[in-house]
Formats: sequence, C-alpha cells, structure tokens
Amino acid sequence: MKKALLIVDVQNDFCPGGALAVKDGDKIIPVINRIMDRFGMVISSQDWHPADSVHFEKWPPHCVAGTEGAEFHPDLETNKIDLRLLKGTDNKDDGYSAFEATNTSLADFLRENNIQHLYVCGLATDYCVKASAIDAVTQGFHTYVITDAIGAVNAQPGDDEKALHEMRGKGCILIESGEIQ
Ligand code: VGL
Ligand code: ZN
Repeated sequence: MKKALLIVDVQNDFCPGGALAVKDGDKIIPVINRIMDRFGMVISSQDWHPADSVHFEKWPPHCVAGTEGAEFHPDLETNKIDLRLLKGTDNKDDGYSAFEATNTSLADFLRENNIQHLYVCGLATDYCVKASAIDAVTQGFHTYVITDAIGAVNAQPGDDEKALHEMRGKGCILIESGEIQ
C-alpha cells in the first residue's frame, strides 16, 4: 500500500497573526512534522492568489502570491516536502481544492506514482481541507482526514463539525495521527 500525505495550506496567513488566521492553526504543525516520516511521499498545497483575485470579495486579502503571508509557517519542516502545489492562482478562481492546483495535476501525480491512499491534514478544515478531501474521494483515492492535524476557520460556530460530517458522508475516513500505520 503506497500512501501520501497532503499538507493543505500551512501558511503564515492562516496561522495566528495572519490575515485569515485559524485559531490555534500553528498547533497542528508539531503533529504534522512528527508524522511526515511515515509517508513515502509528502505533498503540500499553498493558496497563491493574485492581488486582484475575485476571491477577495468573499475573504480578506490573504496568501497573495510571493508575499510573506503566502509562505509556509516557519515551524513546518519543508525539507521533507516532495511536491509543492499552488492553487487559486487565477484571479477568477477560488482554488479551494489542492486538486485544482495549476502548476501540477495532483490526480495525475498520484496515479503516476501509484499512490492510492491519501492522508489529508492542514488548514482549513471547513474550506480547503474539505474541498481537497472530497475531491480525493470523488477521484477514487482512499482518503483519510487526520483530525488532530487540521484546524477550521469557523466563520459560523460549528462549521468544523459540519465539515467533518460532510467529509465522512462522502466516504472520507477520519483518523487520529496516532492511528497511522
Ligand atoms: C482557505 C478560505 C479562503 C483555506 C483559503 O485554505 O481553507 N479558506 N482561502
Ligand atoms: Zn484563499
């Protein structure tokens, strides 16, 4: 069984002090650093928006391409990342899912590398983690969401629970980091 870890948007702007901060978003980073070695393949995604993106009609400006806010959080062990995906790069595109990355096709990459099991962690549970995990299931991958390595925007209270429920309903398997073989 070949498995990959997908680290969604662990970027400065989604961590405390950032433009669209997830509460305690940085607390998941030690968990992610600890589990990376259990995967033969580690893939990251980054929100990478142009400054004039229509996406900023819905959200405060965040993760503008090339800015400090779009960089990985400095605590993330980026030397272990094999593939860096960029998404939301078009000014008409929200790009919530890592499967919408514009520099590489994630689905093609996984198939070419014979990876059938995708483990998803990162930020944010109720947007990009959810969109990525649901796309993964829809594209036929066995998809796991690591519940102690994700964090939600929670624009409305309970959005995190709703997202977990939705992902499970679509066929994602919710697991904790300690359960990963
Ligand atoms: C995200 C809102 C807007 C995310 C990205 O990474 O979950 N959320 N852009
Ligand atoms: Zn965004």
